[in-house]
Amino acid sequence: MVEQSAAANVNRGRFITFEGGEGAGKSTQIKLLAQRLEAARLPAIVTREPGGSPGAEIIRHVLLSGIGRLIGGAAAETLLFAAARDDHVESLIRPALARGSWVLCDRFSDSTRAYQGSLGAVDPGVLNAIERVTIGDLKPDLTIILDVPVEIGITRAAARRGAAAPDRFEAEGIEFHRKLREAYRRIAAAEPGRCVMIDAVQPPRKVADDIWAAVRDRLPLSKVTEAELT
Ligand code: Z5A
Repeated sequence: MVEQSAAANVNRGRFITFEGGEGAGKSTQIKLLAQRLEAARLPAIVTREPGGSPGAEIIRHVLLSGIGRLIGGAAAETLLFAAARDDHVESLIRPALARGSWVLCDRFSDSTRAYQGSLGAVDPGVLNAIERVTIGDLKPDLTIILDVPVEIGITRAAARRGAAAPDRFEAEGIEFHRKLREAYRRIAAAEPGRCVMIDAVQPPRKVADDIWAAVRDRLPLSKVTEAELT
């Protein structure tokens, strides 16, 4: 049994999560990283939270509508995010990693830590217990935290949204977003082995170069792949 799981680990794909405040550029950068991995002939899937699987996408609609907050505040939202994550992890992320695919996920458990934990004041002990159930030992191999001043992030997000109404989280005020940025900085400082903070004010191509450098530094590609890239 031990031999089998060691062999499975060797062939396992890599799990990279993207985090940051509103308008930081996660969706933009996740696509650029997927293209680079594809060019390096490393299969990657792009997914997101909340959502990423059919069941979790249904819960996403509930969460972004603001109903979760109305029925029970941050605690109820935490449970809804957890239910969505449980479905996403079991039906999409674990199977993809097991077959050797890289998984690039737009937001994951650090979002719960930042939004529901730091901002919603949900008890860290509760969040730990929920993480044990939903993700168990599934820690990201690398977490890219995109950092931008809140004014820039909000302006970018508003420009992209156009005339559409803001969702439950976009509707929060500037102080909320300032605290969120601080929460992500604390997460990056607490886990420097897993997290890399990237200056996301730079032009998209420069941000992508910094992310690619971090991926190659933290998750060495195979010797064959490196030889092809250099
Ligand atoms: N949430 C939670 O509370 N708890 C949880 O556990 C989880 C989530 C998992 C999901 O929102 C919400 O759920 C989220 C947290 C909460 N709330 N918020 N806000 P979502 O999935 O709908 O959206 P998001 O994750 O927040 O993404 P975003 O902020 O909307 O955008 P982004 O992906 O970071 O950025 P983007 O779409 O790539 O770029 C935004 C615009 O800026 C776009 O027009 C780009 O062309 C432009 N852009 C991007 N990069 C640049 C650079 N470098 N320079 C200039 N312009 C740029």
